[in-house]
Amino acid sequence: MSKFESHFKMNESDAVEYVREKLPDFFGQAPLLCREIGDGNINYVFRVETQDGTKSLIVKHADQFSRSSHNPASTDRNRIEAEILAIERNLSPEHVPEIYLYDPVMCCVVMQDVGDHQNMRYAMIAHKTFSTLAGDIAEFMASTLMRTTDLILTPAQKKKYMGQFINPSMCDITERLVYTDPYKNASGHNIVFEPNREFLERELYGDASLHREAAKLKCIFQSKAQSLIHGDLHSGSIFVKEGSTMVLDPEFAFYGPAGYDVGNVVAHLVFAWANAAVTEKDEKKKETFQHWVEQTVEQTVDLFVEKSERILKSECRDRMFATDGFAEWYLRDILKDTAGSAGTELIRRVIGTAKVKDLECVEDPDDRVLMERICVLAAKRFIMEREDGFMKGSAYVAAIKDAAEKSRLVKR
Ligand code: SR1
Ligand code: MG
Repeated sequence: MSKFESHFKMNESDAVEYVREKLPDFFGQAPLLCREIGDGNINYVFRVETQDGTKSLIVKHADQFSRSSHNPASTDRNRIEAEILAIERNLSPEHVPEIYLYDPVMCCVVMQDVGDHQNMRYAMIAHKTFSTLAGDIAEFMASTLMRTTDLILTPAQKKKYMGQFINPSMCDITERLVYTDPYKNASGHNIVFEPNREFLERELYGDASLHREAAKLKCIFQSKAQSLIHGDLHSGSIFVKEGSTMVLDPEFAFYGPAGYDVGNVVAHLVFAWANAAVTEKDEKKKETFQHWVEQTVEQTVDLFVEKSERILKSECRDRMFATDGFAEWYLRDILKDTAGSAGTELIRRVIGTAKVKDLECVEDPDDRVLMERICVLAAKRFIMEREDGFMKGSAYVAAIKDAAEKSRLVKR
């Protein structure tokens, strides 16, 4: 009897045995090495490779408890991840890894290793630039988000997907961590960087109009079943090398507002920009990197709109949705949600429990305070002016620069 007939939390040697049993032809008899390389909050990620490093794959394994919090978490996230990756790869083949196996018993997704790419978050922290990132990520988002809307899918297929990807456990995390705790500290778990406490409490806990807008965005997140969204498209879910971009980790996927994904990408580019603003000592490198981030933000938003409009106009099969002017209205609406989501994502990473390395790696307290303020002030503009303030990528760049100037003027 196989030891993999009922679920248990695997270790590295289990992963090697697992691969040998489940995919016997992949490595043949070659001696194998395995390392657990995950650094996310939820799952375990094993890289299994031949000793000479010529062949490898990834086993992503879900335990019944979330990795960082140790709270119970439904393993259905693993099924969702496998099924979403297959759909996304079909829609955007160049930007999604190949799936070799999904095993609902051990809750494992075995997939192509994109180890020749680097995690985008770490690449950004090292202030590296990538010439095709904006075009690639815009293409991924336009393809996966537009081609899963009511404008393109048949009504029957859309409803089938909606049922298939109900994701209560992961949505609950987002609803609490992104849309509640940062404003009301409802769980009492927020982690406030002490030297910035007064500023954060005033700007976030004390701003009733911000709470009202954040509540509207929470309502949109919970009720707008627009697209099959990735649901956690931060820079840790994106892998980059020059000329190529791959998207992983869609365990938070569900039918939600398309702008949530686009806003997440923008928010994590803002973290990269603000990190360089306070940590990069080489002025030339700082200028080059920040200029690249600005272009990437601008192009990501504008190319997403351009590519989405092209898809909607050429592939829409619904007579009403094909009406002149409808696609433009639809995309403007997504841009409002994009700005709102960029803002809520920035805020929750500054004050909430799930931080980002871009912030945490800043050692000097004054630099960290400044970085947090840049992110929060930019975020508040994204949220408060989202109705018509962020219809072009260049508006984000202007708001980030403005936030950086204002942050330097705020009394410490
Ligand atoms: C407890 S999970 C914390 C965060 O990690 C994931 O990547 C999501 O962003 C989630 O909000
Ligand atoms: Mg993840």
